[in-house]
Amino acid sequence: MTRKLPIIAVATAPGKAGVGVVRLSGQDLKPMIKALFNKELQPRQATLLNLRDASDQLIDQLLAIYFTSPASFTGEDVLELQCHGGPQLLGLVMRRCLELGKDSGLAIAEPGEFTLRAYLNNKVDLAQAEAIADLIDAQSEAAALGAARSLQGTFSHDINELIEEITQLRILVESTLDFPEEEIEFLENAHARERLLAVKHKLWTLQDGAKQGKILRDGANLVLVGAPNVGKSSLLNCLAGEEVAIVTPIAGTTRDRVRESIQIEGVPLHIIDTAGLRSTTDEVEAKGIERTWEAIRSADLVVFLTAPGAQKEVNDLRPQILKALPARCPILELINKADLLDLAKISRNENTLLISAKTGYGIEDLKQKILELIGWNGSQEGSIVARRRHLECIERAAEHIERSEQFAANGNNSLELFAEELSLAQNHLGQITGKLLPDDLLGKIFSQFCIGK
Ligand SMILES: Nc1nc2c(ncn2[C@@H]2O[C@H](COP(=O)(O)OP(=O)(O)OP(=O)(O)O)[C@@H](O)[C@H]2O)c(=O)[nH]1
Ligand SMILES: [Mg+2]
Repeated sequence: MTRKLPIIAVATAPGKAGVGVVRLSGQDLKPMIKALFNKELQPRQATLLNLRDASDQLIDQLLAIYFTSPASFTGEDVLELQCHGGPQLLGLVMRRCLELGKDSGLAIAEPGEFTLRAYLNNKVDLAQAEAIADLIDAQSEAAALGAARSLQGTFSHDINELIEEITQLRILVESTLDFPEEEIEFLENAHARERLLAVKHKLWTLQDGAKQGKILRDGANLVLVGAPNVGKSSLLNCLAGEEVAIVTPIAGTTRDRVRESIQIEGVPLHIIDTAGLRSTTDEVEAKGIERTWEAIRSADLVVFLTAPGAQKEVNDLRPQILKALPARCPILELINKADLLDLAKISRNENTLLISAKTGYGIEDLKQKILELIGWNGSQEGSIVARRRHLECIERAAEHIERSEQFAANGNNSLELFAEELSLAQNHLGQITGKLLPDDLLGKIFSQFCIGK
């Protein structure tokens, strides 16, 4: 996956726009520039140029900017051609470049290949490279700001600091291994246990931040379930602020899953409205209900709606829903149509919220409850974005640190194991920024990028 040939791609989004950028990266682009424009370009200066085809016909008048290696995004020579942003025109520009670059092996870039080169040339680490993709894909402004922070290196800095502390501790432990008679005293004098504790606390803080970062990046799947007619579609519309799903007084209105993404305080939430659960002989409705169960199985939070007078349905449905719930997925029970109730007379347990999708009663409390249940702690300040991969690495590292603590406590003969666990923790953290990352994993991460990145 680490080819050396020059590459080219349209860097801007497909479609019509004022400007469209074609980007090239390669070890030496001077011959390419000469072939394209018959002149040399000053690095980092925008130059207005005419690009012509083989029969000298004008393709476009464009702005070219040339970055010389290593001071470029990829660390190689980079040429950016700012053309007019028409898809046909950009196709012609690409074709002309490929024609002229044929001898140098110019090839269309694979997804993420520009960023991969930036990573391989140490312009960014892996967490930063991932942050580039996350910045582009951000689903909310808060997520974009978090990605920008990760790209700046905030996350990587914390990881590297922790790796450094673990390394220091490991060096200390390993050096005592050569002097067994002095081991314990030496470790005590060097406050090894206190330092280990400090590492553990830092790791927890990092884990909390990464958990928040993952919520900010991915959001959560929130599935609305319940018997027919309790107001699931009405609630979806109320949260979305528009008529996304059909609402009627007829039970069994929703047949298929209806999905809408919203934001609550910058956190992306993917709300899935489902077919009401009941036994039915209608083939279409039965298929819809099957999909409801599927949606529950992939939920991050299940919102179980009921309405006044539907107590029997609730009692029948609850055990079935609880059984289908994925591990660690919380469930929130709501009573809708509160506007039909005499609120003074209602007795309810504190875990059940009362709302009205019709009047908006209780919706603000509901939003806060949703954020709380998906694990959002309400602070965007200083937050980064993180991926499942990062969280898993941190979790593995934390496990090894906990184990190292046990060996440290055992004293004498366990010091080698203590050092080994520290080293394993270090390896897992190193995978986040890309040190010590298996090659196949690298390919997998970059192949998820779009072309042109
Ligand atoms: N009074 C009152 N009526 C509501 C409220 N929410 C929904 N309704 C009404 O209840 C009926 C059913 O609403 P829907 O949103 O279609 O219910 P659903 O749960 O999606 O129903 P299915 O799609 O059939 O499973 C409609 O007539 C709504 O106007 C509410 O808060 N108060
Ligand atoms: Mg519905």
